[in-house]
Amino acid sequence: MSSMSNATAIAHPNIALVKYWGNRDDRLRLPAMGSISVTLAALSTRTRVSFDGGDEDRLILNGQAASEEARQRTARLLDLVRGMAGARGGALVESVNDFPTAAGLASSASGFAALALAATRAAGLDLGPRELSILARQGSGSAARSVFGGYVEMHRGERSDGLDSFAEPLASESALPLEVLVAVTEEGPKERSSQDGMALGRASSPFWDAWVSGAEADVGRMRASILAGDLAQVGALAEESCLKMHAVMLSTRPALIYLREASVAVILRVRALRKEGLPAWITMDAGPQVKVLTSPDRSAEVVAAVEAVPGVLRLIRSGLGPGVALVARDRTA
Ligand code: 2P0
Repeated sequence: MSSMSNATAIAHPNIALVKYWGNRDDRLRLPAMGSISVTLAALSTRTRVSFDGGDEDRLILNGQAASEEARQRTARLLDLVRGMAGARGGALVESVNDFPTAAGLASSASGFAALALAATRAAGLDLGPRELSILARQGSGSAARSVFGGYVEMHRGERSDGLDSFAEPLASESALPLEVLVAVTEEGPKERSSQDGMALGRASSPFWDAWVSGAEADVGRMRASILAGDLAQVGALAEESCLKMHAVMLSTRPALIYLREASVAVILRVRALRKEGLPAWITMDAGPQVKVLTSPDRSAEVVAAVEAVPGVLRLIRSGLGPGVALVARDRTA
């Protein structure tokens, strides 16, 4: 681009209550199933994109030059933006997470949602929320959901071009007040990307077809339970979806084992808390952290119990947060 332009956006990670794990098209990241998530207020990614006309896109992640793999993944999304804007020239992308990167806390979801908004605005484009979700999806499947706040539903879609595969707001937090406790059990980055893991699962898990064919019913039940404000049902379905996904991961060859001793200890403790009458359910993603779903008015008791589990390093408490938003925009001719 001949003019210098930049924009900054903030996005929040999301946690799937009904999980996405598998594509029907890897290149466009078209999911094999719909999913439902909550966007988290307490964690955020702030991303600034500046089309500075360099020869190559550059990515600074948390103050340091990112890996070549991460840089190329970012450049591919920027290529889509340049294609839409009819623009050329490289960009400087500076992104900061206020939580551990790539450790099962969905940094790619908030990262690519923020990147999609900042890059399109910096390029002079003003996409609607649906188009933004479709763009973010091509960076990271779960990023399509972080475009929106509260409870969010991602549509699988049927089309081969992906134009019907986007997320939409499903309900606000007032439909069902929820608190999410992230029990951090390990701070390091994960070793394998989710996209690689789910492709391996499709190729080798004997449970794959059952996993994919059961997803639509899971989405329907979860949607109805959220809209009915039924926390016990939402929690039970979320725990079920997570454990089914981990059964697929465990039966993938080579096996994808994200559970650590502390993760299992939290899972068992939460199940015991339910027997004591507390509203608490677990979910986990492609990492060792355990997310506990609970009711805001009982969360203090659940927090105390989960913090006391050996191996839990710290607990992040979050309510539901907003969708991606622009922070600043500055276009200088
Ligand atoms: C989800 N996950 O529904 C599921 C559950 C992980 C487990 O979406 O890291 O967002 O960009 O390769 O494509 C992760 O898939 O992940 C994901 P990356 P992507 O939240």
